[in-house]
Amino acid sequence: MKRVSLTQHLVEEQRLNNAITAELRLLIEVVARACKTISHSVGKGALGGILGSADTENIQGEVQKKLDVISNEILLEANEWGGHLAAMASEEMETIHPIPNRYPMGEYLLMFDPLDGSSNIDVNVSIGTIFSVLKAPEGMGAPTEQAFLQPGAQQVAAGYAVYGPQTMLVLTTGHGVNCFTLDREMGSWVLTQRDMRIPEQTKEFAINMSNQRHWYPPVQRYIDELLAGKTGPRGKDFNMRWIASMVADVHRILNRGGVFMYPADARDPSKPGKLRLMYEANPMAMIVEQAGGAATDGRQRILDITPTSLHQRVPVFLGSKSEVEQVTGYHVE
Ligand code: AHM
Ligand code: MG
Repeated sequence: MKRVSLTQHLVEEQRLNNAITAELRLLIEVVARACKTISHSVGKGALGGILGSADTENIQGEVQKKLDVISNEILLEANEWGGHLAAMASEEMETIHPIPNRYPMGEYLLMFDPLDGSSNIDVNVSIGTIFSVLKAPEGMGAPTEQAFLQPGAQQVAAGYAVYGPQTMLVLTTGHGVNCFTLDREMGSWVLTQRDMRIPEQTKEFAINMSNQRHWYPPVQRYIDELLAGKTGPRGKDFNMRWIASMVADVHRILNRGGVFMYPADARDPSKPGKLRLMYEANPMAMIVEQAGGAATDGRQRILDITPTSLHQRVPVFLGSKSEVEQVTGYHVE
């Protein structure tokens, strides 16, 4: 079988759909290269001195792991000099990172969660990098946080790398979803799954059940019905999986269906869930929709939300369409 590299795939996509510009292609290749470097560090583990915490906190008051900080730096450095970006923003930085004056400024904005699933780093469980690309508003001038606050529907590309038994890159530029596997010997990304589609029906759900006592009634009702199994209102048995790395949970769902939930709950009513809209929920929502699934905050399409701040949180329900519609319906009722 002829191997198609990421570069070849992007060049073909550029020709075929005329959807991606040469600049966007460069951007995606640079992000993919940075993910290769992160994958290499992840693979070294204790031998690379990358495990454990960095003794610092990020803007959300979470203790940063060494690998959170290293991955953030890898992505910043890789993307600064190419001339394709105006600014970057990250889970690990309080405010935006404009491209330094010594480099040319491009027309795209890049956001990322450099290392998602941090709690899994030290226990050798799959983790990942999530990214989202927007176009800078026309005539923006110096980049501001405001420039980033565009609804997810305006993303021009989104993707994630998952560092598991294999390192994979899942990517969309708005024309379906494709998956590349890192050939570790050659150091290249090879197209291994074309046009991924999420099965519409499923018997599998993902939620952190330890929060059950805090859930609001719509989630309580939905999960109760799933747990009731064959003799309950859903008439079938459901299975549960929770990896605590969103990338790994979403990757499973892209491959065999399912529904992923991180709802808001009564623990802290001022916090609408745990996951961040701009660099976790939006890119995953774009990927899931492009693969035929759905993604809502329980009421509306995630991609339609107009953001109000860079690090805002949002409840997330995504995956197989029928299940996302069901649980969203219970919120709307
Ligand atoms: P992180 O970006 O700090 O790693 O947090 C996000 C992660 C998601 O990958 C995952 O779905 C969720 O947090 C797990 O949370 P919990 O530990 O509450 O189950
Ligand atoms: Mg994260």
